[in-house]
Amino acid sequence: MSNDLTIWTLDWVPEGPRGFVRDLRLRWACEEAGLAYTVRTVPFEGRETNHLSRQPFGQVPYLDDGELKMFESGAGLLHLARKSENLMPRDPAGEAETLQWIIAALNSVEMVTVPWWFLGLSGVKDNGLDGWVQSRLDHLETVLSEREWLAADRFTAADLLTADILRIPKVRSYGDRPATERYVARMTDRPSFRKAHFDQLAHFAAADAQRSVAG
Ligand SMILES: N[C@@H](CCC(=O)N[C@@H](CS)C(=O)NCC(=O)O)C(=O)O
Repeated sequence: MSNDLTIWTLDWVPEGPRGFVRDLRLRWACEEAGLAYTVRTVPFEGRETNHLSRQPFGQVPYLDDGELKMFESGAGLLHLARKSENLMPRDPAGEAETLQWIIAALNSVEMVTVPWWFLGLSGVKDNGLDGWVQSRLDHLETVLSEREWLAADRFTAADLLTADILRIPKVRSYGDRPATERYVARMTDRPSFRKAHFDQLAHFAAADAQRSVAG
């Protein structure tokens, strides 16, 4: 497999999502893995229709690895995890644990937290998802109070993804879950996260500067 990695994201976003756009998952993974990558952009304006051939829902991120192209941050993360043992152990048990927690992050945690957060944004008070979110977060709290890492007794892509989902401010501040808070703090203190986060903020700040010159 080549190592010609390109992470695609939006050229600009408003303040709110900065630091949280999911290209961060792929930047962070590449940093952890020591894989070189380039970041390229598609326009924010017209995103609903302009790059459907690359991301059928008009979203980002998507990833190129040489000729290979894929969308969905989870798919990109799994692809990168196959390239680096830093992200996923090679022994069958460690790999299985990593895979199960990656899917759990996407399909049991983010699947609940995103609609809950989104309905909250639109001002709906009791959107009916509170209990569901609470139950998922409470179960995770139990797991995280018993161990430092989700899989294989070491950092994996499963921690990267889970922490990225749990660090959303509304999720992070919902209830009192000390083990989860310590976990999120630990993961987001990793130099690779900090670099990826810094780079994403810098990317959008540079876009602001360009817009003000153009405007
Ligand atoms: N399931 C997708 C979700 C992608 C997603 O929500 N992308 C956001 C940025 S983090 C986006 O492109 N939003 C712009 C839009 O939906 O118009 C993934 O994980 O890649």
